[in-house]
Amino acid sequence: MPHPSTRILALAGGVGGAKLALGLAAALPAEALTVAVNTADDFEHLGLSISPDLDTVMYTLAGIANPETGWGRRDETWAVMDALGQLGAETWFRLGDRDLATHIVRTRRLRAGARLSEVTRELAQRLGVKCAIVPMTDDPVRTIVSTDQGDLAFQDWFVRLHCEPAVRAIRFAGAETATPHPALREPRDLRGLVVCPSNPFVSVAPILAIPGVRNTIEGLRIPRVAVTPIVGGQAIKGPAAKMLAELGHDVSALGVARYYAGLIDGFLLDRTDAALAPAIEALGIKVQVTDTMMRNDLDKRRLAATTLEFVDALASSLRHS
Ligand code: FO1
Repeated sequence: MPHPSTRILALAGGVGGAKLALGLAAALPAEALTVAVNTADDFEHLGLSISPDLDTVMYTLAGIANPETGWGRRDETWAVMDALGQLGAETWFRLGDRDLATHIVRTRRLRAGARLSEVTRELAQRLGVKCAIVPMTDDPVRTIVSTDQGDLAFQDWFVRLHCEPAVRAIRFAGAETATPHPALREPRDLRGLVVCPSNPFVSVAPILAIPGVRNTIEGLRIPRVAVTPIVGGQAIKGPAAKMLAELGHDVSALGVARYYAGLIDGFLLDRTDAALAPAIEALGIKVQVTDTMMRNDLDKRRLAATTLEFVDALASSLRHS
């Protein structure tokens, strides 16, 4: 019989989320970790179903992620992309030869009627991932970025246009009718919820936009913590800082903490930003100051251990409140 309250539910997007997930996977027994992943970056490209964040988390946990980019597979070759270019096909979204195998298998299984969560479980199992990686939903949800150049599909904005068009608003088409994955709808036996250092607006917000998820998290009586994706006013990776500014938020870890206020009990803040701790605590959020930069596997394990210690420390203060 598993011990109650032993599971960690981590919410993750792409590269930053995957790094902390790897640290958590090293610190926890496989059955004690569920990583719920954003799928609003998913799209159909060259006739294939691509799930970038699921694959980033899966490849990272399998130890086969490309260490330079964080996405895609290590030891990749690009023969198919080169041949596609020669034939005049689109090459702005780089699909490596080995990575293509994942998209081919996923596309065939989805077309045969399998659910994304099933296909993800099968792929992860084949790649030797032990913990659960689940899509936020099996239903299609797509991020649309409203910009000064009009509405853009997420990967058009992010990859093809290098996040350059200024962001006015973001919406998640399909979210309103999507059903959350059971791990998000009815989380059981939780020791804590960890919001990974992913982009709040395009990685975490889509998960919260699935009906019922925000309410469920708000109602959880277990420690809920977020790890800052912003250090010294800059995103560790990607456009989070640019988006904070363009969407009218404070470009700092405080801006992120304000965005998560009401959802989290604790915030892991980088040492660089220690001076922001009182302002974050004034929001009713406890702060743990630590090193949040994950440059190598030791950093990932250390940050995961600090995150779990913080969760357990908050559990005793929640019990006494
Ligand atoms: N990101 C890029 O910046 N350029 C690419 O060509 C690219 C290809 C790609 C292929 C497969 C995959 O799973 C991810 C890929 N990404 C690429 C990353 C990805 O689209 C974004 O990092 C995420 O959607 C944001 O989390």
